[in-house]
Amino acid sequence: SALLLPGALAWGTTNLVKDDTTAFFQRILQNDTEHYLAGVATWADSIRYTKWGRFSKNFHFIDAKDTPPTYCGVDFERDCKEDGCVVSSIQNYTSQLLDTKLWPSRRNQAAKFVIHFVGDIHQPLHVENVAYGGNGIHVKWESSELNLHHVWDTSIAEKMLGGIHRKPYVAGFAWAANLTYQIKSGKYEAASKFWNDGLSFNDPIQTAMGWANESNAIVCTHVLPEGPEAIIGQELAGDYYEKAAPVIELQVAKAGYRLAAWLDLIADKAS
Ligand code: DCM
Ligand code: DCM
Ligand code: ZN
Repeated sequence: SALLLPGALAWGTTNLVKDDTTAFFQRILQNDTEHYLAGVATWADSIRYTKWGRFSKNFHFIDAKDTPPTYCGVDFERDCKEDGCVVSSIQNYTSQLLDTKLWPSRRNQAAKFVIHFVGDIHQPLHVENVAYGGNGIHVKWESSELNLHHVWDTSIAEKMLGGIHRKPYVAGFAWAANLTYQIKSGKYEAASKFWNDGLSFNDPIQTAMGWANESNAIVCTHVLPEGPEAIIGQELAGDYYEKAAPVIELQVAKAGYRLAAWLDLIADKAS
C-alpha cells in the first residue's frame, strides 16, 4: 500500500521530535492526537490528481537527467522544472510555514506538503528522470507484472514487513517503533549522529539537494545496477530484493530522523 512508507516515516518522526515541536504542529494541523503527522502523511498524494491539486503534481520529484549506472547526479538548475520540483517545494513550503502573515489554512497546507516531500525525496526513483522515475519500466514481482517505481514505493517495503497481510497503518507504526529504537540505541545509533551533517536551515535548497544526491546515488548502485535496459522483465522479488531492502530501510530511517530535525528547526524559529 502507498500508505506504508509515508506512514512509517511520520510515526518515526513523531517519536523523534521535541515536545515543543509536537505542540506547534498539533496546532498548525488542528489535531491534538498522536496521529497528527501520520494522519496527513499521504494527503499530498491524495490531491495530486484532483483538479484543485494538480498544480502540485511535479512537486513530488526531481527528474535527474543522468545516465545510470555509469553516471548518477542531480543538478538543481538542470533538473528542477520551471514550475517547481521536490527540492524547491521543500524550500517554498518551509518558508510558508514560517510566514505568520499567511492564513492558518495555508500554513496547514504547507505543513502537510513539507511532511510528505521530505519522505518523497528519500525514494531514489523520485530523484531520477529515466522512464518517468521508473514508472515506464515493466518488471516482475512474484511473477506478476509491476512497474519499477511501484516496486520501490511499495512492494519491497511490504515484503520486508511480511507481506500485505497486515494493515499498512499498523505495520507502519510497528516498523517506526523499531526504527526509532535502532536510531536511539541500536544499529543506527552511531551512524545517525552524522545524518544531519550538511543540514543548513538557512539554505533549504542546498540541504534538500544533499538529500537528493544521496538518494539519486542509489539509482546507480541498487535500482539500476546494470542499467535500464537490463532490468526490463526481470523478477525482482529474489536477489534484487535482498540487496534493496536494507537500502530502503536506511532511507526511511534517515528520512524520519531528518524530518524530525527539520520540524524542530521550523518550530524553534516560529516561536
Ligand atoms: N485550519 C487551521 N486553522 C484554522 C482554520 C483552519 O489549521 N484557524 C486548517 C483546518 C483544515 C485546513 O486548515 O485542515 C483547511 O481549512 P479551511 O477548510 O478553513 O480552508
Ligand atoms: N513520479 C516520479 N518521477 C516522474 C513522474 C512520476 O517520481 N518523473 C512519481 C510520482 C508518483 C509516481 O511516480 O509517486 C506515479 O506518478 P504518475 O501517477 O504521475 O505517473
Ligand atoms: Zn508523493
